[in-house]
Amino acid sequence: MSANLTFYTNRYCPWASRAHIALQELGLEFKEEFVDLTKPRTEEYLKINPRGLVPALQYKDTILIESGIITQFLADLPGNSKSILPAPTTPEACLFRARLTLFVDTFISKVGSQLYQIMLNSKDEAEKETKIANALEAIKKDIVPMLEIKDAEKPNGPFFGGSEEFTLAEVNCASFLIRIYKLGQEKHGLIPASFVKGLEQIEVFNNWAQACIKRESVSSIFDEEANVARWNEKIAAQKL
Ligand SMILES: N[C@@H](CCC(=O)N[C@@H](CS)C(=O)NCC(=O)O)C(=O)O
Repeated sequence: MSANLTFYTNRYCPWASRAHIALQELGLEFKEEFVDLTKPRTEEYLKINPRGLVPALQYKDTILIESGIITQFLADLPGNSKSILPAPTTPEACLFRARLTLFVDTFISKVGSQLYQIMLNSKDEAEKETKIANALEAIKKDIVPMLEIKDAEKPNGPFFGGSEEFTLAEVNCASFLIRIYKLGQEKHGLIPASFVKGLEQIEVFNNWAQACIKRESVSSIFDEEANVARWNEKIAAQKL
């Protein structure tokens, strides 16, 4: 498959990491092309993704963009050696897929995208704390109930729906989780400690998140020190 897949990425980007995690989970071979986001995009890259964003994935002669679309495409590719998403061949599988999509959508809007809002778009500590309190509330109210719905046949796995296998839900959320838990440590001073402390008290969510963060496909592509340095640069640049 390597000749067929070229992955355009930047390892600081959680959206690009979703696609990277999917490629690794599915055991697909691919060529990785690094896109430098600190510089204007090259003409060459703008031909690949006119939006100038990472990730992009070239499959044979076709370019795919948007991380959620790329991960879905990879999950649905026939011939994969393992499954992260049931094929839509039964009503139950279709319902699982629908539930998973709603879960990821809710997680991203209420939690994942809040990470950047907290770190970069808050005028003071009080605003950060308000955003954290809202995210924690949404996790309890909207996300935990979805994590509590388990597959009747296999209810005891650590992943979405009680799955023992990593699913597309984890593929699409784990890069945000690892950033929240790792960058949110008090010692880094990037995110108020109340975020991670609050998450640790929501047992169902925290157990799921820890299982995601420990996963080799997730941890192996996240460099904590490099990310801390990059975030400090971004925050410092904003204060200029
Ligand atoms: N909705 C896009 C978001 C991708 C995105 O925002 N990527 C950022 C990096 S994390 C990017 O390429 N930014 C361009 C820049 O920083 O100039 C997706 O899911 O793929």
